Amino acid sequence: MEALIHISQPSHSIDKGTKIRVMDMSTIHAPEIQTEKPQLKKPPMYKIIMLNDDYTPMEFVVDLLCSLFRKSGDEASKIMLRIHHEGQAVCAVCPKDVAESKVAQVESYCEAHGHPLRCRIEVDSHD
Ligand code: TYC
Repeated sequence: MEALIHISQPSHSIDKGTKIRVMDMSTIHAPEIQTEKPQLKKPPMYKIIMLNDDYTPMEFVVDLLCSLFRKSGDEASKIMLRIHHEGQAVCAVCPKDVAESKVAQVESYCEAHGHPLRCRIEVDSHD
């Protein structure tokens, strides 16, 4: 096998007969250099979908969207009407643990007020 050897000393200053130890080239490995950025995976997001029913008062739904989902009065009214007409609407997109605790909050608040409003959670495929 042929090997290219780099000696840091100028060759004329090496005494004749000096022994140079050469490593077996097969043991030299090029360092692995990572050129691509590591792809950090984003956590999956979940949609909170509010469902229609025939009993919960519209005004209660609007108030709930304003207080628990920080919607403006205008946004809350639009979402409530969409639920009323289409059967359901997304009212927030967030990580799973946040979505679960929000839904628990909504349902216990509604139950405490005697209203049957329900929500469901669905993984968001758009992220
Ligand atoms: N459909 C209800 C009504 O006519 C209003 C309503 C809207 C209920 C949204 C639930 O998530 C809901 N009073």
